[in-house]
Amino acid sequence: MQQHAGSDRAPEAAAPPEGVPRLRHLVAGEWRTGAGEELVDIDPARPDEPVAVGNVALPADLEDAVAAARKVFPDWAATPHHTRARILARTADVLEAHAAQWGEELSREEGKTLPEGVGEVRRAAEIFRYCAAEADRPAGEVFASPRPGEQIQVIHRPVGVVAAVTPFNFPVAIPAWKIAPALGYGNTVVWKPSGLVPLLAVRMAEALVEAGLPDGVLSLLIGDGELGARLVGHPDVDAVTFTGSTVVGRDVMAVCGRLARPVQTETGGKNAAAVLSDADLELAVTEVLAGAFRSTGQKCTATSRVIVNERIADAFLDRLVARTATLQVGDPLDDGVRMGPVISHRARDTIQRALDEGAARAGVRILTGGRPYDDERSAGAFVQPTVVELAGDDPLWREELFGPIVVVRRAPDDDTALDLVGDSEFGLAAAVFTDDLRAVTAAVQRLDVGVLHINSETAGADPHVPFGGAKASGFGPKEQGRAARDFFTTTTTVYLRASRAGTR
Ligand code: UN1
Repeated sequence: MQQHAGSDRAPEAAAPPEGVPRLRHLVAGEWRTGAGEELVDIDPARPDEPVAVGNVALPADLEDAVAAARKVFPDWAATPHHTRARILARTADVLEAHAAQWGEELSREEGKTLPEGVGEVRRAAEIFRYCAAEADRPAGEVFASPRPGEQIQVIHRPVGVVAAVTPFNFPVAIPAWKIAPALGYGNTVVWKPSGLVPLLAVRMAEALVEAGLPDGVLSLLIGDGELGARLVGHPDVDAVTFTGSTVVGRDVMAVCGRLARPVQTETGGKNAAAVLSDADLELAVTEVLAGAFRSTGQKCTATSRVIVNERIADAFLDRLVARTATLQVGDPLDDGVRMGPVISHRARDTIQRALDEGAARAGVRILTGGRPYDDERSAGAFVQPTVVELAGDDPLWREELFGPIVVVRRAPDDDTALDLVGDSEFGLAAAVFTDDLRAVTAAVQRLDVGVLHINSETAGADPHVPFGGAKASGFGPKEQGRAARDFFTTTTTVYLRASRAGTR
């Protein structure tokens, strides 16, 4: 094993407690324990029970990872596409085979419910499968030439070494939709996941290794934001794909801008659902609940604003509040629990503070939730599912809280409701509940969002269609579907003619 700087600081990493997995980094084809600071992967529902332990990677590991990615890139890019696709398809099989165990680990380290955790591992498998099948799609386009005997081809080539920086809230699905297309199109990848969900990152890297991914094609480094920043600005990286907060996303864009480096960011959201006068109320309530509280509201696509037509507002709010108040909140592994904790105690406290400050302002009325738990859940990072009615504009209307909080405003008519959907610096997703074709057409034409749902919740992203936001929600080519090719490949326009006119 190659020695790396600082390894003298922690020559023998302490053995983890019985049954607790040890975190590892994958660097240039070898598993390293890491010699940086100790990292304890916390279960936000049971903070005393570590999910995994390890040590973060050092800058020297990053150097080795990027060097390996650079070195193996030409071979990987030249590997027949069916070989690459087979590895992606096998990765899907490995993920699928481990869905129960890894899904449970995901729920423990991230806090989403067990069905959501298992479902996410399966979703990651579907994404790998989709990307494997993409290999047989056309690899470019052919155009006629205005000159005799010539043809013009536009061919797609991999970009090179891709840096992938991923967030905590989808520990495998988001990495899957970055890493699978990046690898499928022939790039090599250095991946820095959120240090809050390191175990599922290790699992995904294990799946790729088991599937036969050659050494160095993917490296995994677990670390903090500083390591991520080093990776993003590393001189030997060719492109950066990032999902995370708007603030960090802007830094990533700034660094890549200075370096003239292709960048794709997927950042915040403050997604609205408009419930129009003719809406099916039961459906709207069910979908808003799902959008607001699944994954404890920790999705950039979560429904965090609702605008309801005044005419139906009381009926809608009565049902929404009643169902929110009876939502079962608890340990995400327990049967029947519909919502787990947020990711950390720090996140819990930040959200609670924003609610407390909001509740003190005029025009802010908490309809249900809003207070810290005073039972056994107070030990975990739990936040009550909360519905807040706002009389008008307010920081709670504008700021992304990334938790189980939904704010509601009444609109005098459907048209104003649609206007309020657009009243945000963000533009990721929106939902409109109506069967009125005129309102649907207006929504499609007017709303500047990357994803629009008619009669379904704001969250969700299928692997075969583009995903990403408008305005402050994202920058650069969209993710997923065919859109992924725009980011993970570059094109060469080939003017092709023989030196002599063909004689045959
Ligand atoms: C989904 O809505 O299922 O961070 C996916 C997020 C998004 C992914 C949402 N990038 O929440």
